[in-house]
Amino acid sequence: MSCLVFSLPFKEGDAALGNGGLARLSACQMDSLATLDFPAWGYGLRYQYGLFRQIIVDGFQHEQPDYWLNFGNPWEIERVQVSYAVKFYGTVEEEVSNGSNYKVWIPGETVEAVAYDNPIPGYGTRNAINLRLWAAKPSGQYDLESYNTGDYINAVVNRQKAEIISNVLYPDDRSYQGKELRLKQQYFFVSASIQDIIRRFKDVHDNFDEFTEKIALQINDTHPSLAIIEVMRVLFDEEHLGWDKAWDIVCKIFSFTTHTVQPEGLEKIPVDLMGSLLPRHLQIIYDINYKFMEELKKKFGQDYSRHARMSIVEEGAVKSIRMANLSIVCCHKVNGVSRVHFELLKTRVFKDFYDLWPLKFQYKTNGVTQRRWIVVSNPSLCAVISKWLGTEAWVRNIDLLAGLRDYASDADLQQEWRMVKKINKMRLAEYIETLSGVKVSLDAMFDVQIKRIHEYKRQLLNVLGIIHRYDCIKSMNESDRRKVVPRVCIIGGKAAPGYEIAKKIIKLCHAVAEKVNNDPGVGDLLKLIFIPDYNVSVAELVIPGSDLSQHVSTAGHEASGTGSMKFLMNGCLLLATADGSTVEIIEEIGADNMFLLGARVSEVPALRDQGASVRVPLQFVRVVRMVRDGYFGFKDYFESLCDTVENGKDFYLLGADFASYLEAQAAADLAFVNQEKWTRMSILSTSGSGRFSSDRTIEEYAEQTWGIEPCKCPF
Ligand code: C3B
Repeated sequence: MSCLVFSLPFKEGDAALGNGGLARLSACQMDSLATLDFPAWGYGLRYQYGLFRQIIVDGFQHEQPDYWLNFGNPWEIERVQVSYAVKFYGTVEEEVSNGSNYKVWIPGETVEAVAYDNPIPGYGTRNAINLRLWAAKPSGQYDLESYNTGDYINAVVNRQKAEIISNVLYPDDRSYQGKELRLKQQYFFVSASIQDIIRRFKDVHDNFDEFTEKIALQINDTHPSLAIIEVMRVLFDEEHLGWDKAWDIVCKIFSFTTHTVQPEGLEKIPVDLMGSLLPRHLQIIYDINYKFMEELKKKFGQDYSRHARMSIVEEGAVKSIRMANLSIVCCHKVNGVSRVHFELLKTRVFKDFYDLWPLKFQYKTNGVTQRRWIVVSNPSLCAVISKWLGTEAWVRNIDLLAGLRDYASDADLQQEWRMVKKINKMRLAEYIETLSGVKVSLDAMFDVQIKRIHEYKRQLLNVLGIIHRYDCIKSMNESDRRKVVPRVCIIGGKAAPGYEIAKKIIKLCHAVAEKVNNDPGVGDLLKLIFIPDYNVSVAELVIPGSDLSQHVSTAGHEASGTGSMKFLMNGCLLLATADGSTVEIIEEIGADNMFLLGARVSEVPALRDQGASVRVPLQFVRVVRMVRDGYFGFKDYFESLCDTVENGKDFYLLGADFASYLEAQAAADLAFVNQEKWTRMSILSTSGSGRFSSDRTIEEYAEQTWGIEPCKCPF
C-alpha cells in the first residue's frame, strides 16, 4: 500500500475556511477593498476545521481533518469583549407595548458568538480593513435547573455542545441536504454579524434615520441570506419601527450576488427545519411572501403557475423556503458574476424575476488580486513587468499592464519572460519530484488543470485526452515520435467526500498516471501528475510554473471561473470553452491568443436534445473503451464512470466536444514549438489581464451597487 503524505515548504498553512472559487473570490475582494480605501468589513465563521486535507492512498482520495489552528494563528485578535448571544429554537409569543402588539421570540437555546478579528492591510495605503470571524462558545447563561437537580455532568456536556456550531466547514457547498447544523451555522454567523453592525451603528446614532446611508450589506450567494430576515426581525420586533419602515430599510441596504448557474444548486430550507430552529423567522418569511404574492396578483392576475414558480415558499413533498427567491424579493440589486452568467439568469434561472424587475439585475464580472497572484506568488515576473513598464504603479493600477503589449515581440523581453517561466517551472518540477518521485523535463509543456473536481468542470475530458495522447504515442514510429511536443499534465483538486463520480475521476487520474509514467516507451513525451491537497498555497506554486491551463467546463455551467484569471495574469495560455468569464477574456486578449474549444452556450441545449444520436468521434469511443475494458485496471470500479459519458447519458457533452478538444490541444502543440509565437501570446495574456483584477470588480460594486466612496485614512 502506498500512501502520500507530504507538506509544502511554507511555514504558514492555508486557512482553508471555504470550499473553492466562492471563498477565494472573497479573499481577493477583501484585498481590493482595503487597497482601494473602501470602508468595508467582512464577516464569516471561524471554523476550527477548514476544508479537509486530501491524502491519496493507492490512488484513492481520503479525507483528513485539517486542524489549522494547531500552532495558533498569529494574525488574529481575539475580542473576548465583543460577543453576542445567538438564539435558536423556542417559541414566539405576543406582547403588548405602548398599546401595540409585538412578537417576542423566547429561545430554547442560546449560544455565544465571540469575535476574532483578522486585519487586512491595503497595499500602498494606510487603510486596513477587518475580517471578523465568529467562534461559538457556550453561553454565559447556565441551565440552572439541571445544575440544581444534580444533573451536573449533562449540564456541562450540553454547554460544550455549543462549540460544535463553528467546528467544521461543510466540504460541499453545492448540494443542499437540509442539514440542521448547516442552517445553525448560517444563522449563527448572520445573527452575530447583524447584532455587531447594529450595535456599532447605535454607538453613534440615536435612531435609524441614517441607517440606509451608512450601511450596505452584500449577500454573497444565498448562504448568508437569513441576514435579510434577521434585520427585519430586529427592526420590527425589537426596535419597533413598524413593518413598512423596517421593510423599506431592508430593501435599501441589501444586495445579492448569485454565483451559481444550475437551478438545482440553489439553496432550499425545509419549512419544518426553519420553523423549529428559527420560528419567528419563518413567520416573517411567510408575511413577506404573502405581500409578494399580492403584488404578483396585481401585476399578473391569476397566473398561478407563475406565482408558484416565483413564490418564496415551494410546495411539494418537502415544503421548503427558496433562499434565492427570498434574496431577489428583498434585495435592491441582483448581480451575476460574468456577462454569460447574467444572460443565463435573465433568460433561464430567474427569468420570471427578470420580467418583473429588469432593472434589479446586473452583473459584475469577477476578478482576482494581482497583489497576491502576481506580486506575491510570482516575484520574478513582477520584477520583469516593473522593469519593462518602468514603474511599479501597476500593482495598484492594473490597467498599466496593457503597456506590455508594445513589447510583446521584443526579443529581450521575450528572453527575460522565458527565463522567468523556466525558474518557476524548476520550482514546480522540484516539488513534483519530492511528492511523487517523478522527474519531469523542463522542456515539456506544463499543462495544468487545478480546481474542485466536478463533472461539469470536465477533468474527465482532460484524462480521456491524455489517454488518447498516450495511445497515439504508443502507435508512432521513431520519426513521428520526434515531432511530439513533450507534456507534463498536472491535475489537482478535491472531490466532495460524498461525490462518488468525482472520486472515481481522481482514481482514474492515478491509474492512468501509473501506466503512462512507468512506460519506458513513452519516457519524457508524456507524464501525468496528480497534485494532492490542492489549495491556495499549491496554486501559488503551480500557476507561475504553468505553460498551459485548462478551463473546459461544459458551456453554460461555470458562472464565472477565477482560476483562469490567475493563470492569465501569469502569462499562462488558456485552453478553454466559451463559458463564464472566458467569453470576456476572449474579448480582451483575442481568440488568437488562446485555444478555444467546444460547443457554445447557445448550442448546448440542442446537443443535449440529440441524446444518444449526438456525433461522437471514434477516438472518444476508443478511449472510453480502454477504460471500460480495464486497460488501466479497476475495470468494475470504472464502469459507472464510463456510464456517465456513454449511451446517451453524456449530460456534460464530453463526447460531443472531444474532437474539438483534441484540435485545440493540437493547436497548442503547434504554437509551443514556435517559442517566439508562444512567448508573444504569453505576454499578450498578461498584458490583457487588467480587466480581471478584483480592483475593477470592487470599483463597480462600490459605484453601482453600494454607493460608497473611498475613505482614505487621514493619518
Ligand atoms: C463558484 C463558481 O462555481 C465559479 O464559477 C465562480 O467563479 C466563483 O464561485 C466565484 O463567483 N461557486 C463556488 O465556488 N461555490 C458555490 N457554492 C457557488 C459558486
